[in-house]
Amino acid sequence: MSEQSAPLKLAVVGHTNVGKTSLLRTLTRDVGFGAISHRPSTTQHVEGARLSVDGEALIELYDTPGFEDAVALYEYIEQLPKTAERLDGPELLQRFLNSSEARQRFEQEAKVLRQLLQSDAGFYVIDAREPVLAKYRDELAILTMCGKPLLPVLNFVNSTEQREPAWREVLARLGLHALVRFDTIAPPQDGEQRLYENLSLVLDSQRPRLQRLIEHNQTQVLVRRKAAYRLIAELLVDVSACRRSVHPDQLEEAIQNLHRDVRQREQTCVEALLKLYAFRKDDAQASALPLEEGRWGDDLFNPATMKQLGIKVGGGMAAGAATGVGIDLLTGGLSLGMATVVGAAVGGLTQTFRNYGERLKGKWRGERELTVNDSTLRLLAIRQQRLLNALEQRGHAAQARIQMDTPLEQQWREGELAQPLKTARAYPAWSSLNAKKPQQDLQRTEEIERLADSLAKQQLIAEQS
Ligand SMILES: Nc1nc2c(ncn2[C@@H]2O[C@H](COP(=O)(O)OP(=O)(O)OP(=O)(O)O)[C@@H](O)[C@H]2O)c(=O)[nH]1
Ligand SMILES: [Mg+2]
Repeated sequence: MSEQSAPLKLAVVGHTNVGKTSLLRTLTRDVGFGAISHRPSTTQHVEGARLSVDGEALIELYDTPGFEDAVALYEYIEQLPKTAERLDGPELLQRFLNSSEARQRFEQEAKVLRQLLQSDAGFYVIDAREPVLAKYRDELAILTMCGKPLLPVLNFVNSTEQREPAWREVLARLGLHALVRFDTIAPPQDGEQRLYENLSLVLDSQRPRLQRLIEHNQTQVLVRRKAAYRLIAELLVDVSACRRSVHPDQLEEAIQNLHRDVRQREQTCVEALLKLYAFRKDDAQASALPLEEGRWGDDLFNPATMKQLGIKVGGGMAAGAATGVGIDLLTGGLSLGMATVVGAAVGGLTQTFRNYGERLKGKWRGERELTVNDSTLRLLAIRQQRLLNALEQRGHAAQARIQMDTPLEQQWREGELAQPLKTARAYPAWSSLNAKKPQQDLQRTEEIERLADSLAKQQLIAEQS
């Protein structure tokens, strides 16, 4: 067994309000980390967070207060009385830190410098929209005096006002040639990986450790994505299999109940997805998602919602109060709809269906049968995939809404529904909307897996085209 070494200490430093705390949230996937606001001087103290793999702490990240008055601090350091011997950067900073000014006027800056001096390296976060003002040059000059490797992180690079070339030039003049572009609101897919790769350029001895973290993160991405598709597939199978018999007198109420239960079922999926991606539904960051207070704003059964997403409201089906629901007449325990799906999708009676058919026969003759129609499945599928996309593509610091419209959605809008959904139509016992405990048989699990896989594959193809 290899001996565990102390975690790598990284300080996140920079001017106030440039997104240091946001970067920490993104890297730790901890939406609760620190406080973020559009006002400067939000972070007042150094705060640490650990990144662990298999229980071993690999990295300690330290958030620090922002630099506010670098020009004055630089002047102060420069006018410190000369000593007999010439002092190097860290020695000079130590003299400053021992002075009373480090406890008064420059208290915030002193906290930052102490932390960087104690760390192995630092991320220097930059608001790339800002011109390279004297205060930033002085800030950089002071920070480089710590003698620690600094990796500049260009934030806000997605802004039209960004001034990346000017920043690159000034950084190069200070000997800072490695740099990463990392918009914490919309980080590139491989943003984290590039961040750690670039860090290993300036911290060569830490390469194996950083590589381990990169690999761990990549695995986590895949594990999470797989779990997400399974959640969506389970929702769709659940809803597709839903089948309720009602007396004609209670039709209206039954439709209402069905609407309510399907809405609730969708919400359960939304919440599971948010949890999987460590978003909190009441969190400010969740405003970057296409949700309102953690739920879809547009009602699932409002025809306008379907229209908005370009889904045709099921032909021939009752509109209005019964939007999104199929109503069928039950004769001899078998509705026409059921007979059709059994014939078309399953190609034979199964044990499950036989039980179901027997149960209905005679007892509920002449009753109506409610199902959730295809347009609702389409809508559910599109919405959940939109949410997943938003969850995957955005950092935890995201604070703006997104929009998208993909060929994949087009397929869900108009294409044929996936086979597992057709199959599920014939297995009412699979649905948690029919019974508290859906039948957890092997076939159900297999169909859910199959659907999850095809969702993942479609997504992959859509990304590549
Ligand atoms: N558009 C955009 N906004 C960002 C980005 N990063 C941070 N922000 C916003 O910038 C503001 C400041 O972010 P913080 O993370 O609090 O910045 P900070 O550097 O920790 O600030 P202090 O603690 O006050 O020094 C917040 O309103 C963030 O939502 C980014 O990459 N793009
Ligand atoms: Mg902060």
